Amino acid sequence: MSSIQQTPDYYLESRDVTPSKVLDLFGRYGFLIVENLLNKDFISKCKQELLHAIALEKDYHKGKPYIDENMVLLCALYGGSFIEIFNNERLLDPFNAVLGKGCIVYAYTSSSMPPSGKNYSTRIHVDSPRIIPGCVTNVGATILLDDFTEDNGATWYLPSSYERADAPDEQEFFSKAKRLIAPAGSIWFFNARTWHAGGVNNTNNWRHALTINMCRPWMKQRIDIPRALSNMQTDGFSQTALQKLGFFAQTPANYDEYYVAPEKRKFKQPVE
Ligand SMILES: O=C(O)CCC(=O)C(=O)O
Repeated sequence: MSSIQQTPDYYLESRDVTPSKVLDLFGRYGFLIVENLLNKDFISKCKQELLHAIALEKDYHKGKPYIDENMVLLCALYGGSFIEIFNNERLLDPFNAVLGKGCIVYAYTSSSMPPSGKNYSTRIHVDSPRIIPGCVTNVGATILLDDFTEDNGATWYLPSSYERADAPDEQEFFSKAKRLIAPAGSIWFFNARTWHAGGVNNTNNWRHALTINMCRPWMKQRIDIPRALSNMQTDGFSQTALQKLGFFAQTPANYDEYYVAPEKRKFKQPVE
């Protein structure tokens, strides 16, 4: 028997991603891994900004312990590369293929494993609990800002587990789960009802990731992002960034907002 290991077909290079390939892999496994989608300059800027955002979130909690320490709750609040990332069409393609072009951000967090440490994501969990058989409501993306290895806490995930209502026990999960082993800049796109867990970091370096969860445009966001960003200067955001952050899928707050010209409406993206 040959000892050469075949790379599984759910690992793709960015140039090989097409909508039909994404739908095929989502249908067969509920996920795909696109390698080397982000470039080194973007990754290094993003990691610097992420460390700053982590420090600001700690300040928000005024030194008290909090459950999701080292996981920024809403990356978009910190601008910079967290907004620029929406100008990367290759990152948006898999979301659009599964959910339609009108999909919007449901949650936009990060997940950093500190040196010799872990975070709240190491429990076995799903990111979106609702099950509608045959309908994917949310697509997650774990965006690797460092190489993920078994030692530094690569995510564990159970393929095709997205219609399982109850969490598998630890014995079953850790004996059957796969690890998200891939280089920095790669992205794991997954049905956000897939059971998964962050791994423990046993190295002396940080292991950083961003996590974007997209939903259908008629669903509510976890945090109302347009309202959360209302004090931010958004003039420089691209139309795509605004659309993905939910600025074109808002509910009018009153009659005045309802009775305006079509281009000024709060919900002005095409209905899918
Ligand atoms: O950081 C990880 O490996 C997992 C992150 C995760 O599970 C989450 O953000 O829901």
